[in-house]
Amino acid sequence: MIVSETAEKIKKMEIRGAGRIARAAAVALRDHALALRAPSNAAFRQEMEKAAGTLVSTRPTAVSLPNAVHLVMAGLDGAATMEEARVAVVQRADTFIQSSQHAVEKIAEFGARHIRDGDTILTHCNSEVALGCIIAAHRGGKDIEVFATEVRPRNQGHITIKTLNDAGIKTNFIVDSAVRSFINDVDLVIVGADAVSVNGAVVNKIGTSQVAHTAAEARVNVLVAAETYKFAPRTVIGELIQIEERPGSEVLPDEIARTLPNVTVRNPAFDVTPAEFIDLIITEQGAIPPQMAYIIIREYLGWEIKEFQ
Ligand code: RI2
Repeated sequence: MIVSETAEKIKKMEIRGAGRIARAAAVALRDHALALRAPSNAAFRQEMEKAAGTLVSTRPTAVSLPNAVHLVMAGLDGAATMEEARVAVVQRADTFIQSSQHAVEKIAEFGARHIRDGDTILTHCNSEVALGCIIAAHRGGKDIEVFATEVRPRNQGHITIKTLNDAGIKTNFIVDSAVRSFINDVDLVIVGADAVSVNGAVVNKIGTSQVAHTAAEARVNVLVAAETYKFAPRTVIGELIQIEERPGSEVLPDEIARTLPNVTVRNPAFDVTPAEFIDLIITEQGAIPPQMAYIIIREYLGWEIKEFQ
Protein backbone atom coordinates (compact mmCIF):
# COMPACT_ATOMS: atom_id res chain seq x y z
CA MET A 1 0.00 0.00 0.00
CA ILE A 2 1.34 3.43 -0.81
CA VAL A 3 2.21 5.78 2.06
CA SER A 4 -0.60 8.29 1.45
CA GLU A 5 -3.16 5.48 1.39
CA THR A 6 -1.95 4.07 4.72
CA ALA A 7 -1.86 7.59 6.21
CA GLU A 8 -5.46 8.22 5.11
CA LYS A 9 -6.62 4.91 6.61
CA ILE A 10 -4.93 5.70 9.93
CA LYS A 11 -6.50 9.17 9.99
CA LYS A 12 -9.97 7.81 9.29
CA MET A 13 -9.38 5.01 11.81
CA GLU A 14 -9.89 2.30 9.19
CA ILE A 15 -6.56 1.14 10.57
CA ARG A 16 -6.67 1.72 14.32
CA GLY A 17 -5.28 0.52 17.63
CA ALA A 18 -1.87 1.71 18.76
CA GLY A 19 -0.04 -1.51 17.85
CA ARG A 20 -1.74 -1.90 14.47
CA ILE A 21 -1.02 1.66 13.35
CA ALA A 22 2.65 1.21 14.29
CA ARG A 23 2.91 -1.99 12.24
CA ALA A 24 0.99 -0.43 9.32
CA ALA A 25 3.46 2.49 9.30
CA ALA A 26 6.41 0.06 9.26
CA VAL A 27 4.86 -1.83 6.33
CA ALA A 28 4.23 1.45 4.46
CA LEU A 29 7.83 2.61 4.95
CA ARG A 30 9.18 -0.79 3.88
CA ASP A 31 7.05 -0.86 0.71
CA HIS A 32 7.91 2.75 -0.04
CA ALA A 33 11.64 2.01 0.31
CA LEU A 34 11.32 -0.99 -2.01
CA ALA A 35 9.51 0.97 -4.71
CA LEU A 36 11.37 4.26 -4.44
CA ARG A 37 13.64 5.27 -7.33
CA ALA A 38 15.77 8.28 -6.45
CA PRO A 39 18.74 9.92 -8.24
CA SER A 40 20.99 9.74 -5.15
CA ASN A 41 21.25 8.43 -1.60
CA ALA A 42 20.51 11.95 -0.30
CA ALA A 43 17.37 12.20 -2.45
CA PHE A 44 16.30 8.75 -1.27
CA ARG A 45 16.68 9.87 2.33
CA GLN A 46 14.73 13.04 1.69
CA GLU A 47 11.83 11.10 0.12
CA MET A 48 11.83 8.60 3.00
CA GLU A 49 11.76 11.44 5.53
CA LYS A 50 8.80 12.97 3.75
CA ALA A 51 6.96 9.64 3.92
CA ALA A 52 7.84 9.25 7.60
CA GLY A 53 6.53 12.73 8.34
CA THR A 54 3.25 11.98 6.54
CA LEU A 55 2.72 8.84 8.61
CA VAL A 56 3.62 10.42 11.95
CA SER A 57 1.32 13.39 11.40
CA THR A 58 -1.80 11.20 11.03
CA ARG A 59 -2.62 10.77 14.72
CA PRO A 60 -0.77 12.57 17.50
CA THR A 61 -1.32 10.45 20.62
CA ALA A 62 -0.26 6.82 20.15
CA VAL A 63 3.51 7.00 20.65
CA SER A 64 3.89 3.55 19.12
CA LEU A 65 3.62 5.31 15.75
CA PRO A 66 6.61 7.71 16.03
CA ASN A 67 8.57 5.05 17.94
CA ALA A 68 8.08 2.53 15.10
CA VAL A 69 8.85 5.12 12.43
CA HIS A 70 12.01 6.13 14.29
CA LEU A 71 13.15 2.52 14.60
CA VAL A 72 12.72 1.94 10.87
CA MET A 73 14.17 5.28 9.77
CA ALA A 74 17.30 4.78 11.88
CA GLY A 75 18.28 2.32 9.13
CA LEU A 76 19.18 5.32 6.97
CA ASP A 77 21.84 6.48 9.43
CA GLY A 78 25.23 5.36 8.27
CA ALA A 79 24.04 3.80 4.99
CA ALA A 80 26.72 4.70 2.41
CA THR A 81 24.62 3.99 -0.67
CA MET A 82 20.96 4.06 -1.64
CA GLU A 83 20.91 0.26 -1.89
CA GLU A 84 22.33 -0.07 1.63
CA ALA A 85 19.71 2.36 2.87
CA ARG A 86 16.92 0.46 1.14
CA VAL A 87 18.04 -2.89 2.61
CA ALA A 88 18.40 -1.39 6.09
CA VAL A 89 14.90 0.11 6.05
CA VAL A 90 13.36 -3.15 4.83
CA GLN A 91 15.22 -5.18 7.47
CA ARG A 92 14.30 -2.81 10.29
CA ALA A 93 10.65 -2.70 9.26
CA ASP A 94 10.47 -6.51 9.14
CA THR A 95 12.21 -6.77 12.50
CA PHE A 96 9.79 -4.29 14.08
CA ILE A 97 6.72 -6.08 12.68
CA GLN A 98 7.97 -9.45 13.92
CA SER A 99 8.96 -8.17 17.35
CA SER A 100 5.62 -6.38 17.70
CA GLN A 101 3.75 -9.60 16.94
CA HIS A 102 5.99 -11.47 19.37
CA ALA A 103 5.35 -8.82 22.05
CA VAL A 104 1.58 -9.20 21.64
CA GLU A 105 1.92 -12.98 22.19
CA LYS A 106 4.24 -12.59 25.21
CA ILE A 107 1.91 -10.08 26.87
CA ALA A 108 -1.03 -12.44 26.37
CA GLU A 109 0.95 -15.21 28.05
CA PHE A 110 2.04 -13.03 30.99
CA GLY A 111 -1.30 -11.27 31.38
CA ALA A 112 -3.26 -14.53 31.42
CA ARG A 113 -1.38 -15.53 34.57
CA HIS A 114 -2.99 -12.60 36.39
CA ILE A 115 -6.46 -13.90 35.55
CA ARG A 116 -7.84 -16.52 37.93
CA ASP A 117 -10.33 -19.27 37.24
CA GLY A 118 -13.80 -17.80 37.81
CA ASP A 119 -12.74 -14.16 37.30
CA THR A 120 -14.94 -11.51 35.73
CA ILE A 121 -12.88 -8.98 33.76
CA LEU A 122 -13.86 -5.54 32.56
CA THR A 123 -12.22 -4.09 29.46
CA HIS A 124 -12.67 -0.70 27.79
CA CYS A 125 -12.18 0.04 24.09
CA ASN A 126 -10.56 -2.45 21.75
CA SER A 127 -7.01 -3.40 22.57
CA GLU A 128 -5.44 -6.40 20.86
CA VAL A 129 -3.03 -6.90 23.77
CA ALA A 130 -5.70 -6.61 26.49
CA LEU A 131 -7.94 -9.02 24.57
CA GLY A 132 -4.92 -11.28 24.02
CA CYS A 133 -4.58 -11.71 27.81
CA ILE A 134 -8.29 -12.50 28.20
CA ILE A 135 -8.36 -14.97 25.29
CA ALA A 136 -5.15 -16.69 26.50
CA ALA A 137 -6.72 -17.19 29.95
CA HIS A 138 -9.85 -18.66 28.34
CA ARG A 139 -7.78 -20.96 26.10
CA GLY A 140 -5.81 -22.01 29.16
CA GLY A 141 -9.03 -23.49 30.52
CA LYS A 142 -10.04 -20.71 32.94
CA ASP A 143 -13.75 -20.11 33.32
CA ILE A 144 -14.04 -16.35 32.81
CA GLU A 145 -16.64 -13.74 32.00
CA VAL A 146 -16.15 -10.25 30.52
CA PHE A 147 -17.83 -6.86 30.74
CA ALA A 148 -17.08 -4.82 27.61
CA THR A 149 -18.02 -1.16 27.23
CA GLU A 150 -19.59 0.39 24.16
CA VAL A 151 -16.86 3.10 23.72
CA ARG A 152 -18.59 6.18 22.44
CA PRO A 153 -18.28 7.82 20.01
CA ARG A 154 -16.54 5.34 17.68
CA ASN A 155 -18.02 2.17 19.18
CA GLN A 156 -14.80 0.17 19.33
CA GLY A 157 -16.66 -2.00 21.88
CA HIS A 158 -18.49 -3.59 18.96
CA ILE A 159 -15.18 -4.98 17.66
CA THR A 160 -14.33 -6.19 21.16
CA ILE A 161 -17.58 -8.10 21.67
CA LYS A 162 -17.29 -9.71 18.23
CA THR A 163 -13.79 -10.97 19.08
CA LEU A 164 -14.87 -12.22 22.50
CA ASN A 165 -17.98 -13.85 21.08
CA ASP A 166 -15.98 -15.61 18.38
CA ALA A 167 -13.55 -16.86 21.03
CA GLY A 168 -16.51 -18.38 22.91
CA ILE A 169 -16.16 -16.10 25.96
CA LYS A 170 -19.26 -15.16 27.96
CA THR A 171 -19.55 -11.38 27.53
CA ASN A 172 -21.76 -8.59 28.89
CA PHE A 173 -22.01 -5.48 26.70
CA ILE A 174 -22.67 -2.25 28.61
CA VAL A 175 -22.81 1.48 27.89
CA ASP A 176 -19.78 3.42 29.10
CA SER A 177 -21.72 5.07 31.90
CA ALA A 178 -22.76 1.67 33.38
CA VAL A 179 -19.26 0.82 34.64
CA ARG A 180 -19.95 1.94 38.20
CA SER A 181 -23.19 -0.03 38.32
CA PHE A 182 -21.34 -3.26 37.53
CA ILE A 183 -17.91 -2.73 39.10
CA ASN A 184 -18.78 -4.84 42.16
CA ASP A 185 -19.32 -7.81 39.82
CA VAL A 186 -15.82 -7.33 38.39
CA ASP A 187 -12.59 -8.91 39.71
CA LEU A 188 -10.09 -7.28 37.39
CA VAL A 189 -9.88 -4.46 34.83
CA ILE A 190 -7.59 -4.96 31.81
CA VAL A 191 -7.08 -2.20 29.24
CA GLY A 192 -4.53 -1.33 26.60
CA ALA A 193 -2.48 1.86 26.17
CA ASP A 194 -1.71 4.37 23.47
CA ALA A 195 1.17 5.88 25.42
CA VAL A 196 2.88 5.50 28.78
CA SER A 197 4.59 8.52 30.27
CA VAL A 198 7.83 8.48 32.29
CA ASN A 199 5.79 9.05 35.47
CA GLY A 200 3.77 5.88 34.80
CA ALA A 201 0.63 7.72 33.69
CA VAL A 202 -1.21 5.82 30.97
CA VAL A 203 -2.86 7.52 28.02
CA ASN A 204 -5.67 5.38 26.65
CA LYS A 205 -9.14 5.66 25.10
CA ILE A 206 -11.35 8.37 26.57
CA GLY A 207 -13.15 6.97 29.59
CA THR A 208 -10.27 4.81 30.79
CA SER A 209 -9.50 7.16 33.68
CA GLN A 210 -13.15 7.04 34.82
CA VAL A 211 -13.01 3.25 34.72
CA ALA A 212 -9.75 3.24 36.71
CA HIS A 213 -11.09 5.67 39.33
CA THR A 214 -14.20 3.56 39.74
CA ALA A 215 -12.09 0.41 40.04
CA ALA A 216 -9.83 2.03 42.65
CA GLU A 217 -12.83 3.04 44.75
CA ALA A 218 -14.16 -0.54 44.54
CA ARG A 219 -10.68 -2.05 45.27
CA VAL A 220 -10.55 -3.75 41.89
CA ASN A 221 -7.08 -4.11 40.36
CA VAL A 222 -6.30 -2.39 37.05
CA LEU A 223 -3.85 -3.99 34.63
CA VAL A 224 -2.55 -2.19 31.56
CA ALA A 225 -1.26 -4.28 28.67
CA ALA A 226 1.37 -2.28 26.76
CA GLU A 227 4.29 -3.21 24.55
CA THR A 228 7.55 -1.40 25.38
CA TYR A 229 7.23 0.68 22.19
CA LYS A 230 4.19 2.38 23.71
CA PHE A 231 6.39 4.12 26.29
CA ALA A 232 7.12 7.72 25.39
CA PRO A 233 10.83 8.64 25.43
CA ARG A 234 10.29 12.38 25.04
CA THR A 235 8.36 12.57 28.30
CA VAL A 236 11.78 12.15 29.96
CA ILE A 237 12.75 15.58 28.67
CA GLY A 238 9.48 17.16 29.75
CA GLU A 239 7.35 16.80 26.65
CA LEU A 240 3.68 16.16 27.27
CA ILE A 241 1.72 13.60 25.32
CA GLN A 242 -0.69 15.36 23.00
CA ILE A 243 -4.31 14.28 23.38
CA GLU A 244 -6.00 14.02 20.00
CA GLU A 245 -9.28 15.89 19.71
CA ARG A 246 -11.37 14.48 16.88
CA PRO A 247 -14.21 16.17 14.95
CA GLY A 248 -17.35 16.97 16.95
CA SER A 249 -19.41 15.31 14.19
CA GLU A 250 -18.30 11.94 15.62
CA VAL A 251 -20.35 12.80 18.72
CA LEU A 252 -23.23 14.89 17.36
CA PRO A 253 -24.30 15.02 13.69
CA ASP A 254 -23.47 18.34 12.02
CA GLU A 255 -27.12 18.96 11.08
CA ILE A 256 -28.07 18.95 14.79
CA ALA A 257 -24.98 20.86 15.90
CA ARG A 258 -25.80 23.60 13.36
CA THR A 259 -29.13 24.22 15.11
CA LEU A 260 -27.38 24.75 18.47
CA PRO A 261 -25.12 27.79 17.97
CA ASN A 262 -24.30 28.05 21.69
CA VAL A 263 -23.15 24.46 21.97
CA THR A 264 -19.58 23.32 21.29
CA VAL A 265 -19.04 19.60 20.97
CA ARG A 266 -15.78 18.43 22.54
CA ASN A 267 -14.36 15.11 21.45
CA PRO A 268 -11.02 14.17 23.02
CA ALA A 269 -10.12 10.65 21.90
CA PHE A 270 -7.95 9.82 24.92
CA ASP A 271 -7.49 10.60 28.59
CA VAL A 272 -4.74 10.21 31.18
CA THR A 273 -4.90 7.73 34.04
CA PRO A 274 -2.37 8.57 36.76
CA ALA A 275 0.02 5.85 37.95
CA GLU A 276 -1.70 5.63 41.34
CA PHE A 277 -4.78 4.07 39.72
CA ILE A 278 -2.80 1.38 37.91
CA ASP A 279 -1.57 -1.77 39.63
CA LEU A 280 0.66 -3.22 36.94
CA ILE A 281 1.71 -2.62 33.36
CA ILE A 282 2.25 -5.88 31.50
CA THR A 283 4.95 -5.54 28.86
CA GLU A 284 6.63 -8.23 26.76
CA GLN A 285 9.61 -7.88 29.11
CA GLY A 286 7.44 -8.71 32.11
CA ALA A 287 5.06 -6.91 34.45
CA ILE A 288 6.19 -3.66 36.05
CA PRO A 289 4.61 -1.25 38.51
CA PRO A 290 3.81 1.96 36.57
CA GLN A 291 6.42 3.83 38.64
CA MET A 292 9.11 1.85 36.77
CA ALA A 293 8.22 3.33 33.39
CA TYR A 294 11.56 5.18 33.30
CA ILE A 295 13.45 1.88 33.36
CA ILE A 296 11.56 0.64 30.30
CA ILE A 297 12.30 3.87 28.43
CA ARG A 298 16.00 3.67 29.37
CA GLU A 299 16.50 -0.06 28.77
CA TYR A 300 14.38 -0.71 25.71
CA LEU A 301 13.99 2.56 23.87
CA GLY A 302 17.52 3.81 24.36
CA TRP A 303 19.22 6.77 25.91
CA GLU A 304 19.14 9.01 22.89
CA ILE A 305 15.49 9.84 23.62
CA LYS A 306 14.62 10.16 19.97
CA GLU A 307 11.31 9.81 18.28
CA PHE A 308 10.79 10.65 14.69
CA GLN A 309 9.00 13.96 14.51
P1 RI2 B 1 -3.76 -1.99 21.01
C1 RI2 B 1 -6.72 2.36 20.75
O1 RI2 B 1 -6.88 3.65 20.23
C2 RI2 B 1 -7.41 2.23 22.09
O2 RI2 B 1 -7.26 3.37 22.91
C3 RI2 B 1 -6.68 1.03 22.63
O3 RI2 B 1 -6.84 0.86 24.03
C4 RI2 B 1 -5.25 1.39 22.25
O4 RI2 B 1 -5.36 2.00 20.96
C5 RI2 B 1 -4.28 0.26 22.22
O5 RI2 B 1 -4.63 -0.68 21.24
P2 RI2 B 1 -7.81 3.97 18.92
O6 RI2 B 1 -6.93 3.69 17.71
O7 RI2 B 1 -2.45 -1.58 20.43
O8 RI2 B 1 -9.04 3.10 18.95
O9 RI2 B 1 -3.60 -2.69 22.33
O10 RI2 B 1 -8.13 5.43 19.04
O11 RI2 B 1 -4.59 -2.79 20.02
